[in-house]
Amino acid sequence: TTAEARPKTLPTSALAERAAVVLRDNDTGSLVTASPKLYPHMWSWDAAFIAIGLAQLDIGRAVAELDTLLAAQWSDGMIPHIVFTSATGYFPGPDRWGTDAAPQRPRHVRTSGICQPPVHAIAIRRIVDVARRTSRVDAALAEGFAARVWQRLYRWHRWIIRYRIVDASGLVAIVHGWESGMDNSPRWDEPYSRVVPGTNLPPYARLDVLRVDDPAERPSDDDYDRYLWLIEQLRGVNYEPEAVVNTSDFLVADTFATALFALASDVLAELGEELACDRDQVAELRQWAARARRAVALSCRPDTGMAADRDIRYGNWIATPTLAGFSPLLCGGAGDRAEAALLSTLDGPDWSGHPDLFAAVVPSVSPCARRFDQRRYWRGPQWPVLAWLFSWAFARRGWTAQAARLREQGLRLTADGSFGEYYEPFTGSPLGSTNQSWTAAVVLDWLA
Ligand code: 2M8
Repeated sequence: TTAEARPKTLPTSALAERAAVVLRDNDTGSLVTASPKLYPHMWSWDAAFIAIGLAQLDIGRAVAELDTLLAAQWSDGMIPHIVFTSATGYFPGPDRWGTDAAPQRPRHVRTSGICQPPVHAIAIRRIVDVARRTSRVDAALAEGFAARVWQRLYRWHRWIIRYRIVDASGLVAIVHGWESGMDNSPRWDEPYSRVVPGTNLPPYARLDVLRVDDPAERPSDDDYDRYLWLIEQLRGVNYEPEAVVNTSDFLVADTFATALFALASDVLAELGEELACDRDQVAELRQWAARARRAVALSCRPDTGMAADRDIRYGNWIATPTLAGFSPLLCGGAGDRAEAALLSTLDGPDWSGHPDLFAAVVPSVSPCARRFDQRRYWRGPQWPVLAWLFSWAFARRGWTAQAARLREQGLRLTADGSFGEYYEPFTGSPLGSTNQSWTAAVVLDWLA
């Protein structure tokens, strides 16, 4: 890349100001949409990161964001992946999901019928930590909130344990690529190749491709047929959690979701201890965390040391080189030597240390991998929100230098102030949506 082609760099104060404006502009009053045009609703894991950003502006507003999400929790404990606003510009919307007939659904709001990675306890941890540094009033507000919702979070984690640990791997199972948050990652190519949409798939028109500069930044139409077919299957069993696992053509053990579950369960247990919550439940969370950590460590491939997913329906490991391979670094448990080796892989030339990267931020797929696609969504671009997640986890694990470097490089990537949803790794140009809320949120946290 020539110097002219490089994105511009805003001064830090202007960047923070713009990030705050993005969150304000995307705020409907009760929730901050994931992005203004492409995603005019609330997404589960976006909301967690958004709340972390809001905490830098107003603890009360951060708490309110998570309250909105948690109010949509299903009666069995699941936190749904989308809480719909009245906006109509997104497909599939609530009618296509058809969750209205599911007995566990919330009554006051419409939601999707699947979930996303359990990062919410991490958000509460961060909000409490930030609030304790700002003022006594804020600290009391955040701690009061954490104590009030702790039980809801415990029930969410229990839902995962009850319904989503379904095979001997001990990893958290997902029934749709959307549940991973990494929709079209090459991680799911094989399992999706076995999902064959029925001829009775109701017709539909995509809206997402109309909201980006180039449809090649989004999943393909074939992908979407499969995504929509899985919704038909879920609807067919009325979102009953056991039936969902028994019938979905897509059933995959997700090592990244498992690592986040392990990390978040530990964080929730820790918060439970601080807030004097139920001791037995705290002990259960610790056990769940330990089991999940072990499962992630056991998923590591002997040749590369990278964690792998498992296709449960077909009984094979999926060792595609994506950033999910670094899952053990989030939750620990793989052992010191294995971790040191993984860390050097992460910093090495196949990943963050690739000489042509604009910023040394881990790409979603290794630029050296056959299936790497530098512009297409979860198939190669860099995602600032994931850089934040790794930097937070690294700081927590005491890896201060690595955490600081990720922060610095994450800010390099986002310094143009466009708050892209994801970035082209070689040029650093924003892709997908701009003014994406979770990108603005993590920038705010980094700049604090
Ligand atoms: C993307 O996913 C949605 C479906 O859930 C979509 O493409 O329509 C993913 O990047 C997901 O991780 C994210 O939560 C969501 C909203 O930002 O967008």
